[in-house]
Amino acid sequence: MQSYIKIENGVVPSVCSLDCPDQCGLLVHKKDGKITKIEGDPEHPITKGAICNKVRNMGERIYDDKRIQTPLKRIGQKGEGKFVPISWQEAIETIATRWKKLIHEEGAESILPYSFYGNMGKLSAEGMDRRFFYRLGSSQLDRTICNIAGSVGFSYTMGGSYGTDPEEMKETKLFVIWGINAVSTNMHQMMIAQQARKNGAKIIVIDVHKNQTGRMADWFIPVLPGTDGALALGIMHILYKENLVNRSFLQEYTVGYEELEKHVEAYDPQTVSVITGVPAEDIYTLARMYGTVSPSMIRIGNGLQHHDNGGMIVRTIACLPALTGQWLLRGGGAVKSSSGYLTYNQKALQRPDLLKQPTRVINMNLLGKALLELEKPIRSLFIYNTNPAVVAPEANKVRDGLAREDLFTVVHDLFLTETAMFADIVLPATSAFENTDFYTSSWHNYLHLHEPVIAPYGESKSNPNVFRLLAQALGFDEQEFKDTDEQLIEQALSHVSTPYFPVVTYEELKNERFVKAKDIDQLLKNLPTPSGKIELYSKKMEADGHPALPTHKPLVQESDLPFLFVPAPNHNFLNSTFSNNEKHIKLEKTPKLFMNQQNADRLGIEDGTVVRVWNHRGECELTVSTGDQVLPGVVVSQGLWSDALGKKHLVNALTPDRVADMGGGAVFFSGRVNVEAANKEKTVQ
Ligand SMILES: Nc1nc2c(c(=O)[nH]1)N[C@H]1C(S)=C(S)[C@@H](COP(=O)(O)OP(=O)(O)OC[C@H]3O[C@@H](n4cnc5c(=O)[nH]c(N)nc54)[C@H](O)[C@@H]3O)O[C@H]1N2
Ligand SMILES: Nc1nc2c(c(=O)[nH]1)N[C@H]1C(S)=C(S)[C@@H](COP(=O)(O)OP(=O)(O)OC[C@H]3O[C@@H](n4cnc5c(=O)[nH]c(N)nc54)[C@H](O)[C@@H]3O)O[C@H]1N2
Ligand code: SF4
Ligand SMILES: [Mo]
Repeated sequence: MQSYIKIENGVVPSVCSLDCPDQCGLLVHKKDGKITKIEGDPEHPITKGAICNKVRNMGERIYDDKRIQTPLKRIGQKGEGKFVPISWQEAIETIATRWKKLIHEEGAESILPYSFYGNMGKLSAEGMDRRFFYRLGSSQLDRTICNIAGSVGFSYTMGGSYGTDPEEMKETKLFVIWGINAVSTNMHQMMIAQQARKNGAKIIVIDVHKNQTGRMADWFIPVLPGTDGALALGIMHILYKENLVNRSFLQEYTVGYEELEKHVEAYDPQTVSVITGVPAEDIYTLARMYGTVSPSMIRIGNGLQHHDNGGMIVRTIACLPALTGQWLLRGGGAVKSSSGYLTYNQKALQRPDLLKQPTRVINMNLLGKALLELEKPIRSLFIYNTNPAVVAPEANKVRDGLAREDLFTVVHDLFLTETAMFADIVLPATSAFENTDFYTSSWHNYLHLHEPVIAPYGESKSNPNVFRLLAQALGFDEQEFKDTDEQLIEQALSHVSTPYFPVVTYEELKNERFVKAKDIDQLLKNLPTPSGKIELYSKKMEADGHPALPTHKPLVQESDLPFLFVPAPNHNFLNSTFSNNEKHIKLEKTPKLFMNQQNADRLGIEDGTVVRVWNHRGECELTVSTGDQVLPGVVVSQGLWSDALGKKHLVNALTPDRVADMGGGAVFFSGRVNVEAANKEKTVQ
């Protein structure tokens, strides 16, 4: 096997490392050792050569002048962006010296790692770093910012993150695309739905915003934010009443279907209509379609669980396919995430046993609070794979925390992000193209090996290599910190306990490129719920303090401000990644705020007006787009915009750092705001 790095001119395989369910197979074209073009790998069984525009232009990001080439030391004020280059030796020594002192004076818990999945590679996101921070005995981080509420909710019903295989979805006759902007965030799901449509399938989109995905639907159903659980219960009400449920399936594979039948009597279409904003006759039509068209598939998004009640919403929707027996049909069922099939040997890779005694655990959604309010303060942060100054809720609080003079912050990234501007030491990170790693998707069921396609940029280092250096500097001389990337992969692939994980070695992966999970069709035989069945009634939920049956719970009424604010992602950025790349910014034009025409008329705001959006947490500026894309009382923005365009587009200045009903999840979309033309004085604070 020759190293791809050594191939100066040619085409080499790769995998997209971004936090996106599609996890595309890529082909990277090289000339004189540099990437000249990135395209989709036509041999990839799911993504089949199609990739998004973001990654087609990724080469520009890899060789962007703004990329950090050496470690940096801050010389100006925090947030000011004045740094000077230093050597790796000085950087690592500075960190090690500071941490040794902190550990001696205040204990290792005064140090907090802060990371997410800017790089989805297992070694990059949850490998040597975890070993290091367990061994250090630092505070641990609960990584809750993305999908946890929905994952916990789905698991109460189905036992884990298991969904329908995308490769079966060509046979689906009814696609319900629910709370996911799939055209932008899961493009191959949409391509499969389109293929199925050619064979007669219908596409229904249920969303708070008629965005590019809603516009592609055969039927778009607008719903009020945070009310999807009620809508699902209304569907159940009709399915039971009109005998559209599959009783033999319910009997054999579920628990609680009789209790559920009684329970959903309360969710008659009239009542549900008032809660959801969906007309009663539409609820009937939807339920009858769902009850009669088979196979049907529900693609449950991440958007609808970024709410106070997000866990319960997903728990509730996850019950629907069982009511009609969809799980027995090819192309039938639902998918929120399928990460459960390819759960590798996490213990072997992450080594939680290196943690000598339990430490405090900090919910990443509460970063601002944690930095400003903890009695036993955090004195040092090590941030990698994430840009919390832009993506975390209550951004102003986060930034106040990051600005603390006594806080020693290290940021490892490819760019001088908004977060890195607050760092004392910045470390240059390799891009995923420069690393060895392995990947599993949260949507399709393939495992990929990635071998580096280009040499490290400048002096940049991969995440595992940085933690190897830090381990050495802190005197951790155990073998665990000397394992090579190849050894880490071998450990992660061996002695895996899930029935779906393919038996495969590192060497085999090198030749295979994509390896599929096995026996996915055995899901109903392996359900890891307490009863081994689909739990429509869940005793576990009761024990955890939730209603045992799916139940609508309204959003927290945090204030009387007139609008619910849904600051969603956009098409051309990936979270805040690409928000500093000119090409992507140009494609997005300006940060918009979608508002219903009725609201705009009443406020005297015209299409294209720059407005100030505010609440007690902060404010930002957006350009209004009026029309019927959102219901009255709801405003939607798109994109996590960079400070390079002025801090005024920081939507997370407005989002709450409350946590969702399950898993401590983020509630980005449950905040309330007021809106006013930017040139007027504020009327409400
Ligand atoms: N282009 C692009 N792709 C991405 C990302 C990106 O930023 N840009 N981010 C990646 C990441 S990390 C993730 S987690 C996924 C997220 O991708 P998705 O699963 O699509 O989730 P979101 O984009 O957060 O929101 C999806 C939709 O939920 C809608 N929504 C909000 N509240 C509600 C509600 O109460 N009910 C209903 N029915 N709909 C609601 C929003 O209007 C939006 O259309 O995408 C990944 N892919
Ligand atoms: N308002 C609002 N806020 C949101 C959301 C929303 O819908 N609305 N979505 C939320 C969701 S679902 C998510 S997942 C989060 C995501 O938020 P983040 O995880 O912060 O994602 P990004 O903004 O893409 O930032 C990833 C960073 O990792 C860096 N990076 C990439 N590869 C590597 C590597 O190998 N090593 C190191 N050290 N760094 C690397 C990138 O350069 C980038 O700066 O945002 C959340 N924030
Ligand atoms: S961001 Fe998503 S769609 Fe684009 S190349 Fe990567 S995995 Fe594919
Ligand atoms: Mo996410």
